[in-house]
Amino acid sequence: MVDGPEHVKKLTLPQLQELAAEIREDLISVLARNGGHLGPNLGVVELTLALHRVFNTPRDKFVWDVSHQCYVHKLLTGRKNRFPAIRQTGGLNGFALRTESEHDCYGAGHAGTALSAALGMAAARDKRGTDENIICIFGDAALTNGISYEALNNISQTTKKFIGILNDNEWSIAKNVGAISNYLNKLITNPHYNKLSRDFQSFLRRLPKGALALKLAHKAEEGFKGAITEVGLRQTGSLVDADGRGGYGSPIIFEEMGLRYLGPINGHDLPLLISTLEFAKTCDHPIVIHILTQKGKGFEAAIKFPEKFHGTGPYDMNTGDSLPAKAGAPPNYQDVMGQTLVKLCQKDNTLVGITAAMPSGTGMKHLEKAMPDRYYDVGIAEEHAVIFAAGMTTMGFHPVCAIYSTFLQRAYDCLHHDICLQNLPVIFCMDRAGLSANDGPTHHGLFDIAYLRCLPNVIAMAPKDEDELVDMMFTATHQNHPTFIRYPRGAAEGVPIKDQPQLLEIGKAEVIQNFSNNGKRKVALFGLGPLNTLARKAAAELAAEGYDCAIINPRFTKPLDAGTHEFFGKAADVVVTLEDHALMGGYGSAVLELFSEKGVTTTVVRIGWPDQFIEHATTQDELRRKYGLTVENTVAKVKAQFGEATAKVTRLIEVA
Ligand SMILES: Cc1ncc(C[n+]2csc(CCOP(=O)(O)OP(=O)(O)O)c2C)c(N)n1
Repeated sequence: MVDGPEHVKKLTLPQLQELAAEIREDLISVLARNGGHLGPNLGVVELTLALHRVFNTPRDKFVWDVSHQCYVHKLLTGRKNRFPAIRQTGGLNGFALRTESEHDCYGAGHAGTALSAALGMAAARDKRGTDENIICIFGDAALTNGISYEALNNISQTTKKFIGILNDNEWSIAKNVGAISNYLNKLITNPHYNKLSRDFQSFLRRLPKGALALKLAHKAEEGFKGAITEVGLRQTGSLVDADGRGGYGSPIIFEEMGLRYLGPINGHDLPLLISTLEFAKTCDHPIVIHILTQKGKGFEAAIKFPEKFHGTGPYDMNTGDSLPAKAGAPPNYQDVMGQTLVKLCQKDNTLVGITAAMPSGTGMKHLEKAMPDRYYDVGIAEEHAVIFAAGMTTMGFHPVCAIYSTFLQRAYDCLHHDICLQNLPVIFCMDRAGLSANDGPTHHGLFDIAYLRCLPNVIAMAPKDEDELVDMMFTATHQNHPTFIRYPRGAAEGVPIKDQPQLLEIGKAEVIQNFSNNGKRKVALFGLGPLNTLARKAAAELAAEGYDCAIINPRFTKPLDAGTHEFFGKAADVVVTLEDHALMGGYGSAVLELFSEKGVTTTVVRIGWPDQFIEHATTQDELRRKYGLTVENTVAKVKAQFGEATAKVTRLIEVA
């Protein structure tokens, strides 16, 4: 067993290869139970071993883009014992986390941040005059992201010592898209370039240890570099390729940006990786090493289905099959969204669908399959997706952008400047609004109500179930304003979906149950989105204990239904708001603001997420229990308002 990175340095090559096989077994067996990013991690086993062989963390820094591929790094940095509980309550986080280990120098979960963060570290190192190695590991899909280019543009003028590793497996979550992906492919398959690269690699491979040899290698690399600048990547001889795209007559894009470029090299060839990294370590110029890896290497099902095994739920270790869904289980929200969009597109030819590299996660794959000419995957490029949608809207189209709540944060300025300021009627379907329990704080979507409700022109809604999601999508297609629909990850409520969706009145809440005016103490429960279920259950318990409860489905967080809120606010003895969102700035805050304006003085009990980043856990329910988003706590808090707290109740309030 390898306890720490120092052990990796003591192993012989065959032992390292044995360790690679053991790591793959660990990954496959643990993730079969816990789910997680299997394919990406199986692809970087040799790379991670080579990195720990050549460099010394925590002094040297590994910055992983997204960091979903850092499980192997976790296994090699003293966390093997905790690995079986990765992504589970109290267990390791599925991403790099500074608070988890000194070997995790930078936390992430969103794509495209690694090059900038690593360059910042390199600049800081240069400023303080130390000599740590900063190594940034980024995937080919990171090159669909704008921030990556902002960093690349800035590297050569900032530092002389920077190692980038481009881990190219041709896949994002789905197949990678765009011109850069074509470019990398041309680079990989160019015969002239490859011959030169191979010659240099075999030279590196044969290089004996020692400073003199490395000096020699640098000389050889200069010659290699001179030769590649003369090799255009054009293979067809014409200015434009057969597919109509540019012929990429220029040589290597990284070289053009002032970085040395080495590769492409086989990212599973451990000795070659080690000698290349040894070489890179002594470079006095920023360098990018382009390695080719296979996503899912070592597990047949993951190789065959790279998209499914990018981030998978539990599966059968022998077959790779997902655990069977329970008969009659409700559909996932993402599929309801995707299937509804197909139906809406069939009736309205101005509608199009846009995803930022998440066709399966958002359900956009349904549109891709049914109407590929109405579907756009723009890569991991949320800002571009939003502005691209804005542009289409100005030409009479009605784009539906499906982006997770957490990733839409990336495009906040675009929402403000391009969408809301121009009042463009783009429809945003925000999946994973609420918790993404296994993933944790980088992926929880707990802030969108707050970040949207301050922007003028916004219509923001939250369905209580899948039928209402369909109504809201249908309603959104009739609006002349930016429209946002937030809904949670995973299974919907299991209600039937009407054949013909209903046009909802904008800014009108749904009163599910009015007061019965039976003379008992009145509680008005406003349950937003999925927490409407919780409101109904709490109301049932309260009614059993002698309260007169009204239940309201607010539907809109903007515009808020001022009339309904004011009416029930004034009629009730206690108002309860329930939301799957941060309390700070959320729906309950909006209600308090409204009450203050209208002079409603009734006490408001707000149930939602506290002002802290919520950790990961095995299930959403565990976190809801811990933070008091439960029927029990709702009932307890209401009773406390009437001086009816019991000992048990008081404890629950403290937890919340
Ligand atoms: C801003 C943002 N958008 C979307 C995602 C979802 N996402 C996670 S990993 C990934 C693909 C990463 O592909 P690549 O960088 O090539 O690494 P690979 O998994 O292929 O090794 C995407 C789109 C994200 N993490 N961050």
